[in-house]
Formats: sequence, structure tokens, C-alpha cells
Amino acid sequence: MSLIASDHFRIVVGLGKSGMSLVRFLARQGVRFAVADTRANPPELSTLREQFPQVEVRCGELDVEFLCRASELLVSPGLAVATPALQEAARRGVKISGDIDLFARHAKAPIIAITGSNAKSTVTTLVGEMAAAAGKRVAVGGNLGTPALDLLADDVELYVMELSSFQLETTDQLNAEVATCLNVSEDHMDRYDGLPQYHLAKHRIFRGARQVVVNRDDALSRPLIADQVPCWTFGLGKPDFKRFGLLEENGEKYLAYQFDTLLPVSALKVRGAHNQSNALAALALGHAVGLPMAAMLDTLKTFTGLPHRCQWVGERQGANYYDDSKATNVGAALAAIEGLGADIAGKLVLIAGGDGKGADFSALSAPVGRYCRAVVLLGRDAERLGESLAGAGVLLIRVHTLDKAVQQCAELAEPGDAVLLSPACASLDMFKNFEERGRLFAQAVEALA
Ligand code: UMA
Ligand code: ADP
Repeated sequence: MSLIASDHFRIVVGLGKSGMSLVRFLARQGVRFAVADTRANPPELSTLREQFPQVEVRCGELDVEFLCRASELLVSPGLAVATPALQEAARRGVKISGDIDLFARHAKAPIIAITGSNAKSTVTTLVGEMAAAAGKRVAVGGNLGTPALDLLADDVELYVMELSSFQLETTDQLNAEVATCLNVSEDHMDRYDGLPQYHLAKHRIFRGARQVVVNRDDALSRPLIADQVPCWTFGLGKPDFKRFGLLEENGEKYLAYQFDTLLPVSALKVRGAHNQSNALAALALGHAVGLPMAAMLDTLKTFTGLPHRCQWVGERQGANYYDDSKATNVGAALAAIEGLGADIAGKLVLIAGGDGKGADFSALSAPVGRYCRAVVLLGRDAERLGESLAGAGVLLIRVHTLDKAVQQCAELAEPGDAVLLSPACASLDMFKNFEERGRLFAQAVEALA
């Protein structure tokens, strides 16, 4: 068989959800392709063999010679572009791309593109619900839910896409109608050399964007763009021309645009300053694509938040329990500790720890000292996290199961306190995913006497 690259031959690298959506897409397009995955038994292998038995699949270590048979590699987000075999193929002239790049080339409706270290899913869901409330045929997905290529359809009027830095690494031109990077704080430091490299990946979202939305409270969210690109901003300070923000009138705080109040913050069902910021971001994105303000505000009045994001799961002996299992990095846990800590009469009893993904935990020490009564430490990086919190001046307790953590918290919590699972770490060292961790937390709370 010839090993010469063909202009019409692609290789899908990775056979998870994204890989399988790529397979379906390429098959629909009538493109010739093969599949490779570094795993011996990738998750979608049996589906592929059943539905596309003619497609060649190579499992196990990537073979550069095989990869170089393609003109283009369509790489799944779980594999870093820096993987040596991919780099070698690129050096030999093979184009590296991904599902989002293909999606952008084929989407016929405007794209709202949302990235950031935290709040992506919340803001994406909010904007999707706002668009639906405004009567738009809207498709919502990407890193959240349905893979991008499975969303493509002729009757879609608007795409609302959550994009991760992993997906953006392989995205050349997204050409979004409006793009935003909601915030940048350390995450996935086991994949990137440092914050600058992670930041660069995230900012690829702005390539070809016709409008941008910027977070005034986070300088790292601001893109390098030409002056004529319309720029809307949001932040927790006072608004101004083309700015969304907060205004205070007669002692009441309001979401506001330019010089007008829109909605009292008390009308939101989600709690904490970070959720006010999310509401403002969603308004700015929706406004940029012309969604009517009334429909957007109606959505904000009913949105109760997503599961596992500071979700109330019960009350025991005067203490409330919150599941923030989706806080898989330090920035997210900080937002929950500061947001909830400032909102309650008592103190927080925090459960934290897990797979820290190489993060520096030191930023947690001051807010933990200020708002927490105690921290119950769990998971692979519990000791390292404990060392970072040693100066916080609060009680630290090491446990080995989530059930034990919840029981400890119940003993420590006083009426008016909140028990908060906000791990600042990924869950994969002990659980299938963050959803399972959150579910088991809620079960353990339910099981308390
Ligand atoms: N993997 C290998 N070898 C391969 C390919 C993948 O070992 O050849 C491993 C990766 O290291 C990774 C896992 O397999 O740990 C999954 O990778 P994948 O690319 O096959 O993942 P998909 O099933 O396609 O799911 C991806 C996103 N996952 C990742 O980016 C890791 C999903 O986001 C996303 O919903 C889906 O595409 C559809 O677009 C999940 C996620 O955790 C929710 N995202 C990260 C996050 O939110 O922090 C970025
Ligand atoms: P993502 O999809 O980016 O992970 P989510 O909306 O799922 O974002 O929220 C993830 C975590 O981030 C949750 O723990 C949530 O409490 C926290 N969070 C939500 N909004 C913000 C914000 N504006 N800044 C920092 N953390 C936030």
C-alpha cells in the first residue's frame, strides 16, 4: 500500500465523543478517512465497528508513518497538539485541525462562542435559554453536551458554543459573530507549560470574531483586536456607554446597561457575585446578536443554575449543604468560597481536594482563613492542599472517603453555617466524573441523621 499523503484523505485522531462526531460528519460528506487512538480500547470503538465497519482503525501508540498518509489530522480535544507524534506529522507538512474548525467552516448561522476558565457552561446555557425565549431556533453545545459537528443543521438560526482551551488549540479561524473569554485563571496546568500558553489557547476564540465581549474585572479576558471591532463589556462595577454592570438605587443593587437599571439582583435565583457577573455576560452576548432585552430578563428571573454549581442540596440542624462539585480548579472554588461566604450568617465548612492538575493552591489560603470554620481534605492532592492552607489558621482534617467528609462536616457545622463541597480539583482520582462526586455528596447528606 502506498504511504504517500493524499489530498483527500483525513485521519481522525481520538475515538471518544468528538472523534465519533467527526466520523459521522466525514462519512456524511463522503470524505475518505481512517481513525487512530492511543488507547487500546477507545470508548467508541464498538460503535465505529458496528456502524462503519469499512473504516480502518489503529489503536495504541500513534504511528507517525500512518499519520503522514493523511493530508489533514482531525485531532480530538483530549490529545494535546504538543503530542510528539502529532508534532512530527505537522513538521512533515500534515495539517492539524479539529472538530471546531470543521464546524466553523460549515456552520451557516451566526456563532456565539464562549470560553473561559470558569462559568462557560452556566453562561452558555443562559444565552441558549435567552435565545430560545426570544423565539430563535438555537443549537447549544460544544464542550458542553452535544459535540459541535452533531449540531450542524440547515434550520438552525443561532449557535451558542461552549469551547474549551483543548478544542481551541486546533481551531484556526472560528469567525464567530461574537466571542468572549469570560475569565482566565490557572487550570489544566498538567497540559500547558504555564498560564501564558493556556491563555494563548483560549484567545484563539477571537480569531475572525466580528464582535467581542470583555470582562472588565479580568484583564486576561481582553483580546488584542482592531479598534473597529465592536466591543461590549461587563463587570461588577458601574456601567457606562456599551457597558453592562451593577447600579445601586435606594439601597438595592440592579443589573444595569449604560445608564438604565434592568433587573434587581434580588430577582435572580442564583446566588453570589460570580453569578451576577455571569448574568451580565449573558446579557452582553445576547445583546450583541440582537436578542430582545425583555426575553433575556425573563430568562434571568427563572434560571436556577446548573446542577453541581453551588447547588443547594439540603439542610441539617440549621446548616445548609451546597454541592459545587464542578469547582475543578482554584478560580471556581475561590468564587464559591467568597460568593457564598459573604452571603451567609455563619461560617463555611469546606470539603476540598482531589486531582489538582498541577495547580498552585496558595490563593485559597486568605479566603479560607476569612470565611471557613474548617476544611475537610480529601483525595490525591489533599496533603499538598493542606500544606497551602496551613497558614489560614483554620482547622484542617484529612479523611479518605466522601461519606466520612460529610460526617465530619456535620459534626463541625453550627446553625447558620454552610457545608460546601468545592474541591478546587478534578474528581478523576476517586470518582467517574464531577457529576458522580456531586451525586454521592448529596446522597451522603441525605443519609445524615
Ligand atoms: N485520549 C487518549 N488517547 C486518544 C484520545 C483521547 O488517551 O487518542 C484520552 C484523553 O487524554 C482524555 C480522554 O481520552 O482524557 C477523552 O478525550 P477525547 O478527546 O476522546 O474526549 P471526548 O470524548 O471527545 O470529549 C471531548 C471533551 N473532553 C475533553 O476535552 C477531555 C468533552 O468535554 C466534550 O464534552 C466532548 O469532547 C464533546 O465536545 C469534557 C471535558 O472534561 C466535558 N472538558 C474539559 C473541561 O471542561 O475542563 C476541557
Ligand atoms: P465551566 O463550564 O467553565 O467549568 P461552570 O458554569 O460549569 O463553568 O462552572 C464551573 C465552576 O465555576 C462552578 O464551580 C461555579 O460555581 C464556578 N463559577 C461560576 N461562575 C463563575 C465565575 N464567574 N467566576 C469564577 N467561578 C465561577
